[in-house]
Amino acid sequence: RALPPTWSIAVISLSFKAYSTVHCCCAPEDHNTCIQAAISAGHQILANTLTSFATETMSINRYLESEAKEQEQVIRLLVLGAGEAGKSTVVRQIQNKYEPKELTPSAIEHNRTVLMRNTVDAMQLLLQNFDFSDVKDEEFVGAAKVVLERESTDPITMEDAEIMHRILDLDAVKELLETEHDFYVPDSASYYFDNLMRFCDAEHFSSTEEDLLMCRVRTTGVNSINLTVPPSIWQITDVGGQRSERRKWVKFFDNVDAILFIVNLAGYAKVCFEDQSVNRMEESMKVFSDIANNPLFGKVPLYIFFNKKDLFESTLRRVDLSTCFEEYSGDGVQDAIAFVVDKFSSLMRSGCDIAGHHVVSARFRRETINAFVDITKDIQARRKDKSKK
Ligand SMILES: Nc1nc2c(ncn2[C@@H]2O[C@H](COP(=O)(O)OP(=O)(O)OP(=O)(O)O)[C@@H](O)[C@H]2O)c(=O)[nH]1
Ligand SMILES: [Mg+2]
Repeated sequence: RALPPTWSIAVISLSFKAYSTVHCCCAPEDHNTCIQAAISAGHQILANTLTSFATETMSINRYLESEAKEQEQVIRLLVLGAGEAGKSTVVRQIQNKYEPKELTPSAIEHNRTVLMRNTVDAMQLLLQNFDFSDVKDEEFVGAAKVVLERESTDPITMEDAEIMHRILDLDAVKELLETEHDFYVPDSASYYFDNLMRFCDAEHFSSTEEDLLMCRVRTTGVNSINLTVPPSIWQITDVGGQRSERRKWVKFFDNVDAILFIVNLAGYAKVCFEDQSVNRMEESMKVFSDIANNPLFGKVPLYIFFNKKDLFESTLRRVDLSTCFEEYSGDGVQDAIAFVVDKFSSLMRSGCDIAGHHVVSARFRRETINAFVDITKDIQARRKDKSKK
């Protein structure tokens, strides 16, 4: 005998995070009262249909099964680190690898505008700390000051670019760039300065892959992407790392399967954008320690990418690691890397180890992807082990 039609409400209990199906045989005009009752009991309505009891139960069960399967395949990776560590660059490399997108002409032009803005910002920061009094050519100094007082959003002409090029040619400016400084300059300043004339030449500009990676847009809020990397769906969340952004992190701490922490290796010789009295490596260690010792992440594997190896190598030729860590007495890049890795390992909560670490230059695709693939395998293996238990 066919069962009488009934209302079925598939609900999620928010408090228990469990799915269930509620059936009621009320008259259609009373049904809204049942829905309201379910909502005020803390449930979220998933489906609400009038159908035969048997059919509805089967279809809801099928829906819940497929949802559960999908949830099993989804791996949530939260990317953390201090400002300018390279989080978005890492995520961009992963996205370019698994979901490459053709750039439209308007995206290329937008990118050029951002690069010019980055260049002018870097130049202004540099020259705020430059003493023009020794430069004899007054006409040039006047023109330079006009360029430097412009809003960073103003378009830059080829004439402006030539003046900036001449400024960069001054020995005193070169020296200022080369020496260790206690004021903030973006890490990619040299890249912008080296390519300044190309960025400003609107007619002949064609964007390189490196331009896309080196252009800097501070992340505010969150940038979440979903990528299918068989057999899993990766939900990668990239957040802003500057102090004002870190307050928002806690919103993303729920249901995380793994954390990827990015460290800017070259930060040992730099100060923070937000507070020029603080060394960037010290800031990064403090942020890492807060995450590593957060009880919310008790069982969440924590991976580290020690990033900007290229910049670290070139900076080490000028500034010894002991300027940041007095106790350091090693020699060469390998010793320096091992020392920094040890420093971060020592910040882990007692009884826990870093799940894995890689030394990379996120500006280079292959090593970033190899490191990512490595951690994906480890995360998947851990998940398999957990499901066996
Ligand atoms: N030389 C060098 N530059 C890098 C590398 N990785 C990233 N960068 C540059 O460092 C700058 C900052 O990188 P982002 O990826 O924006 O840093 P972020 O951690 O997302 O910064 P916030 O969004 O402010 O938290 C950009 O200009 C990147 O191009 C690297 O391996 N080497
Ligand atoms: Mg970012």
